Amino acid sequence: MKTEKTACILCSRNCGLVVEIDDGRIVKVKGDEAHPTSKGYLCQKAARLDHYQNHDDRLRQPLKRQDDGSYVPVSWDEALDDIAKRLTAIRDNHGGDAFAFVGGGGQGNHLGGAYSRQLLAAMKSRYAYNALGQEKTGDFWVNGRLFGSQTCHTTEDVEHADYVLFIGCNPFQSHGIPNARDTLRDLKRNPDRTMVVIDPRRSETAKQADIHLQLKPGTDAFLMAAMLAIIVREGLHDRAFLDRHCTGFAEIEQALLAIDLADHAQRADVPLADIERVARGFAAAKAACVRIDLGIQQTLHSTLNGWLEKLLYLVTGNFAKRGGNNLHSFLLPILGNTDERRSKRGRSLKRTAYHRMQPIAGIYPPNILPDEIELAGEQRIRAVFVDSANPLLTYADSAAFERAFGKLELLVVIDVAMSETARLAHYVLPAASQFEKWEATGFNLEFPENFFHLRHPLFTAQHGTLPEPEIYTRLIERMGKIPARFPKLATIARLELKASGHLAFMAALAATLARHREWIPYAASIIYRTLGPSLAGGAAAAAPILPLAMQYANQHYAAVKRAGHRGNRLTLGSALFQAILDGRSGVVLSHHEFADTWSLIANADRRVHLAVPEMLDELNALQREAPMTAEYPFVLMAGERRSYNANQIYRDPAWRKVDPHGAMRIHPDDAAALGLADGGRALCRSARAEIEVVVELDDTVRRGVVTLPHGYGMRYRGGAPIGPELNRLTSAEHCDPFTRTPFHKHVPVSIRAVPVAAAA
Ligand SMILES: Nc1nc2c(c(=O)[nH]1)N[C@H]1C(S)=C(S)[C@@H](COP(=O)(O)OP(=O)(O)OC[C@H]3O[C@@H](n4cnc5c(=O)[nH]c(N)nc54)[C@H](O)[C@@H]3O)O[C@H]1N2
Ligand SMILES: Nc1nc2c(c(=O)[nH]1)N[C@H]1C(S)=C(S)[C@@H](COP(=O)(O)OP(=O)(O)OC[C@H]3O[C@@H](n4cnc5c(=O)[nH]c(N)nc54)[C@H](O)[C@@H]3O)O[C@H]1N2
Ligand code: SF4
Ligand SMILES: [Mo]
Repeated sequence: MKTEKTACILCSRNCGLVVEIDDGRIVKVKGDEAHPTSKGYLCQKAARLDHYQNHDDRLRQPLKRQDDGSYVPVSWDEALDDIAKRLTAIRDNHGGDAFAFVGGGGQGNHLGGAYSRQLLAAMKSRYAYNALGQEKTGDFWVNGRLFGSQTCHTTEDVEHADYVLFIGCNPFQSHGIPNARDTLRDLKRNPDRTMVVIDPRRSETAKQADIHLQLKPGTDAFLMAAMLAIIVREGLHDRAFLDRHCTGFAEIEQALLAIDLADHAQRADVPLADIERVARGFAAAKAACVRIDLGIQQTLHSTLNGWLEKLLYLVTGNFAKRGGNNLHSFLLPILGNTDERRSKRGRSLKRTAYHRMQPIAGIYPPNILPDEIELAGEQRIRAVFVDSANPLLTYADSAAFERAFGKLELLVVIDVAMSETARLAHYVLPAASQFEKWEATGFNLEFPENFFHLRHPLFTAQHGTLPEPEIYTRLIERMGKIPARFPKLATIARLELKASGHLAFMAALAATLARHREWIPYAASIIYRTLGPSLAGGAAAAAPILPLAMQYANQHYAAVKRAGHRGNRLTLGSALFQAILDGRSGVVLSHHEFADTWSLIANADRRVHLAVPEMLDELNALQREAPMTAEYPFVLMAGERRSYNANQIYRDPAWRKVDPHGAMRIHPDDAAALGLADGGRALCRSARAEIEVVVELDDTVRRGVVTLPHGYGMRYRGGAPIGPELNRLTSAEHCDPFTRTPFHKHVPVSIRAVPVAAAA
């Protein structure tokens, strides 16, 4: 029995954990009091982490598919040689754009991303598809317009706000804010603080709120626009802040003044008096912030929603201050800047062949991938790598993915488990689990203090598996992109004294890359192979963090020093790197001051550019929008977060203590009208498909709305799907026009009881 420190890998909070390990199993899980942000907090889901580490779908050797669809184990050498050969042939015959990369990190494994990105470079492709491209790219796009770069990302200081708006998020279940349940409890208990939830469902969070606006699904744009209009009309906006720090307010003011409040309130189905109360309370608060998530991102007007949500805190001056919304730093560069207005270095953005879609923050939207495979003719995608994702269950329209992936010349899946997507692959490559390798999350989205947690392995890797850094490095080597050895660099790394701050190594690396510019895209693997072996404890995979730490220390010098790291302009980054390697509970990277926000803005004038022409057009068009026709009587929220779902990370259904079927929630009156009983079965039909579900009567949903959970439908041990395969119901076309993020929270469906004969 031993006790070790790690972090939870189930959601973006990545709470620090202390785990007891016995005979290859995680037998006890506690919160780590020493973790800089979670400070001992954890939720019920983390207690079950052994079900991720040990289950019957774990992969233990590379598998190659045979003509009859069965898999045979092959050696790593055989698999990687053949994959490298086939990739190279596809690139040379059809160009790099015949290749797409999908995934590249889930909720806790982003270290591999530094390595997997190299495969795109080796293939000469820019097609990186990722789950963020079906939820957050609208937000990133708006950030690009407001702050000058899609890498400018905001966070919310819920813990210190007097007034908090939760719009389309349910932190009690989904977390996403620090120590969610404690933070919500403090908000609720303190009579001087106000918590407002805007959600069509009386969610677990809404139950704790001072005010709940239970709007009609998909009408947030109307409601937020009305709030802004009230603020501006009543002169509650922060003129001094707007004059000093923003541009474009006059245009927005004009559009907001034109809004018909009664019409907007009616469309949202919320009394105007309630909207006024919240607008006034929010604007008058000393410090107020807004927290949003999928409830406004995966529904109608999703990009517009992102702009309006940001205007709420900007127009009221709740930005760059304690208790407001703020920008923050990043250590791992998980977002890029691909603003379609400013093509980088004169190169225009790579648009996809069929949909002509540009990337946002460097990410293409998964929704369009089946069409790019099936409909783009000679320009089609022929080879796909999937890593840390299960598109067959998680991306819109499962049937389309099944069909399109079936047509690929090469599909390779890297996963810890035999996922539904892996079952279609030509090669399945087994990764070491997140508790068997050095790992880290790039979800370090905090301000003013930001942190980073490098997790040490808890177990030796399962025999036959490899960590992603090794898999990609071997592949790049086999593709002839870098030599297998760099003896001089490795020697310098080995001999260099820590005290010299890795300067000799970095200088030698820079000289090598200056001589061989063709190796620059593969710096991560070169550092891994050279500096890596000299790091204590086998931390080789973490070696590429050195240049990132140096860059970070350079960019945020004062803030890094304020966090207690010592060094000068030359050595601070190396000291930070060492602190990261040594800190078992994670380390505070930087301690910013609120005024630093202005230097995090990328616009040359360091101001927020409020007026986004495309969004103003959308805002003006709202009033003319025809009401939705009710061809289908219900709106399905496809993908609710509940107490026992966690994306596709747990496969073994035994991890769940409740809700084994992932039941469909429906209002009791709607159920009665349809003749449905609690625990009975029903059929849920969309334009795409019909699936059978178990019914749960629940008066927290509005009438006319049903909900199904995300994170079910796995075929554990190759059996029948467990719980709803909800993306059989969703469609890639039902999506936001700017970003192509799907409207998963607004899927038109009809519901009926399972016919008696079928039920029997
Ligand atoms: N337990 C659990 N936690 C998770 C995850 C998980 O699988 N399970 N997944 C993680 C991931 S990847 C993510 S992205 C986050 C997502 O976290 P959230 O977005 O907070 O979770 P959801 O339940 O998808 O949706 C949030 C709320 O939006 C509401 N909603 C639906 N339609 C509308 C609408 O039209 N307007 C408004 N205002 N609200 C609406 C729903 O009723 C729901 O209460 O959760 C993370 N945390
Ligand atoms: N209808 C509907 N669809 C949705 C949503 C919804 O609300 N409604 N939510 C969406 C959201 S917000 C998200 S974020 C996506 C999530 O969907 P995906 O991006 O597909 O990610 P996960 O579900 O986390 O899948 C993780 C996969 O990574 C594997 N894995 C775990 N650890 C490792 C590792 O160390 N290495 C490797 N290589 N693999 C590993 C797991 O076994 C699993 O197969 O789903 C989206 N899909
Ligand atoms: S699921 Fe999220 S909130 Fe719960 S313990 Fe894990 S990281 Fe923390
Ligand atoms: Mo997500």
